[in-house]
Amino acid sequence: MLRGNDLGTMTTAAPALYPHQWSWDAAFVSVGLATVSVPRAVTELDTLLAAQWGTGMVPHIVFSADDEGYFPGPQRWGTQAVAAAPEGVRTSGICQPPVHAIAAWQLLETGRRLGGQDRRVAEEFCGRAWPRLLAWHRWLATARDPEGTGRVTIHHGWESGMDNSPRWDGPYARVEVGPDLPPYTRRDTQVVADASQRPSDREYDRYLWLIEEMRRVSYDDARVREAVSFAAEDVLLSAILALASDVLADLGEQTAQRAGEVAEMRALADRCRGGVAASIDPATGLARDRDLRTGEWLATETLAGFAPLLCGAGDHDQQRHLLALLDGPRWCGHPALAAAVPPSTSPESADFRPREYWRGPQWPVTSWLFSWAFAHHGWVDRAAALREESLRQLSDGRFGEYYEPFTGEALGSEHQSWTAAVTLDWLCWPES
Ligand code: 9WN
Repeated sequence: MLRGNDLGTMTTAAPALYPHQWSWDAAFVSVGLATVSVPRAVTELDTLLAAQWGTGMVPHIVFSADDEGYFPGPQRWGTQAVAAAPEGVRTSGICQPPVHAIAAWQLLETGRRLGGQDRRVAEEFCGRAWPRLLAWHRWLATARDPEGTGRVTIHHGWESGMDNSPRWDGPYARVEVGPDLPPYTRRDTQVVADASQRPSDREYDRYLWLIEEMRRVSYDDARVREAVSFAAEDVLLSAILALASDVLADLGEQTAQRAGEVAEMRALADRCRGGVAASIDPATGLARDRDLRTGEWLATETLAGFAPLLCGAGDHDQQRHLLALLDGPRWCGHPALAAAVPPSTSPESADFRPREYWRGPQWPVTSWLFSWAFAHHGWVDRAAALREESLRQLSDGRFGEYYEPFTGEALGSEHQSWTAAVTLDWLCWPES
């Protein structure tokens, strides 16, 4: 399936719905590709990193030649005129969660396990990619966290990777779409036959309006901060940055990078861990996002609430409480779940919608991320259980984008690359 989605130097996120390379998808895809070809996995990340902006931002889409297959395409983003955008490649103007150092780490692990040429290719890549990953993390740490709170700001729900999650309902409700939003035609609802599995038209108007606002200030970081109506601290992205900065520091040590830069990444990991810990809601124990336009904490019952578990934020009791919650009936222990893997929104939440994108379905890729983090922290049994349940969920071989939690039906796009990729990786884990 991944071969079918391969365009040569990039893998489309999905053949019909997403005919381009997406940033965090590419990272997960490379983890899966590494199990069959380390060089091809390296190419995937090289393609993405070659599209890095002069500021350090890794864009959320690197466009293929297919101009008609996805909306908004390169014309609508209008990034060609932006000085910081890369030459010779077309990209969007926003980012996605920084899981790339984790992918590089996995490449190195796989390369070392296979040895020989694979080892050399993986080690050479990690040394070469390190400065780019450093610049990427630095951009998040400065442009998106100028006050050093340890929580990274996003200016579009797409930057969270969880586009229409209830997490962003508050901030989006305050986005007023201007009368001069240029007209557009959605493509996604022409591909996914059941439009109710996708965000609504009202949500899309806001998505497009935010792009318009950014485009009008030429995607300049300082002006974006002031001008864009959506500004929210994303606690899950911040936890990923903490985890990935630790991993990047480890990679830096292994590839003999400058000690000062390695220490800088460790300090960033600590700062983000602190920021994530400070977001924990004393009432529920879940981590929270924050709307910067109003200053209010956003308490939702979504998977992002478990962000502290990804990066070891919070004290021992807070971590234990979160683990019990994750196992309990509001989450993986919900009696009606077809597979005991975390839904994007708790089935007990008033916001829960079992078929609607990030409002309820289970996403194998997020299960993989948590299972990887658990394994990385040494929680072997917990990681193995998540893997086993996920492989059961995926055994129909459809590789859906997301899954209906109660029936186990594959929803959204089919042949979704990252779903196949994480399956491949899970299959290569040693049996427990
Ligand atoms: C917008 C590609 C991407 C994922 C995101 C997922 C979805 C895009 C869309 O698809 O977002 O970026 O058009 O809906 O939400 O996480 O990276 O798979």
